[in-house]
Amino acid sequence: MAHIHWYPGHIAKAEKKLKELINLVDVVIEVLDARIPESSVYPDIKKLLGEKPRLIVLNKADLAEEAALLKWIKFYQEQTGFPVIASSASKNTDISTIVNKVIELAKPKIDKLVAKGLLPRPARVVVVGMPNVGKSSIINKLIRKGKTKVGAKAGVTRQQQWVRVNPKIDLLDTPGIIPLKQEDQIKAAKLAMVNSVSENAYENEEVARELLDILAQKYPENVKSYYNLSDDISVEAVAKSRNWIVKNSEPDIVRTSVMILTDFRDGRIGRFILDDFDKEAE
Ligand SMILES: Nc1nc2c(ncn2[C@@H]2O[C@H](COP(=O)(O)OP(=O)(O)OP(=O)(O)O)[C@@H](O)[C@H]2O)c(=O)[nH]1
Ligand SMILES: [Mg+2]
Repeated sequence: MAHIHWYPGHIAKAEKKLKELINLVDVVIEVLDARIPESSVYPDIKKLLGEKPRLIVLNKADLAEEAALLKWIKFYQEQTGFPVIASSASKNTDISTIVNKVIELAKPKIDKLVAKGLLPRPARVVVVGMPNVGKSSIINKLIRKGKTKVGAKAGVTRQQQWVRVNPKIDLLDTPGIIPLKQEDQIKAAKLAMVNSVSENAYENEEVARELLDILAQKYPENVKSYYNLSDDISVEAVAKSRNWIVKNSEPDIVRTSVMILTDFRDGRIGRFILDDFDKEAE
């Protein structure tokens, strides 16, 4: 099995920073990778967010299997009680759904301020998620809606830039990056498959082999047709089919492994969800 290295020393620091960001806001936008709806959830997310209202965004939906994604959306809605939406942030995604849900989620807090005799203020929001899930793409779309920099808020020691998205939303313009902490090595390998793990932390060959195993089990026809394979789905078979051979007619495993990972990440083989819905939802 692929071994993914993670660094406990970095985690404590990253979690502390994340907590500081979360303390500044009324609503958290939690971005997950739609191809791994379970494996891109932070194991300590509940501890980290407490009761903070959150919008769960399953991003890169354009790369995920549609039918399975609908099941995951429903599952998380029921499990968390929070709104869950699919998005494709680098494409023409409808950002107004995110805006409306955030306003809805913040309303109880703002109403409470008003009930205390304070003036209503815009909801404060931060986007959090694992590396590469699409946080910046979502932030950029939200920011493009509004343009005004609101500047650092008074009383906040660490200088944070806020952007007014609309009269009802102020967004922190820096995302909260959730560190890699995943003792479940299968989930960690899936994070590597979707490129959410630093490349120094794993071997491409191991992760590519594990990816092919999952795809062979869940989506064998897509793989066979994309790589022109007969029955054997393996790195070796792909190398032969692509005619990527090194000396002594050995398959070029390194090059082929990188290619398989890239083809998957770019959605060329098909639209997949790697997490097993039935197993996880039980
Ligand atoms: N296909 C597809 N690609 C996306 C989507 N959203 C983001 N991307 C791409 O994924 C890559 C990472 O997106 P970012 O928005 O930079 O992700 P991030 O979470 O800010 O990443 P870090 O800052 O590295 O943690 C970029 O190449 C984006 O173009 C999406 O919905 N679909
Ligand atoms: Mg980013």
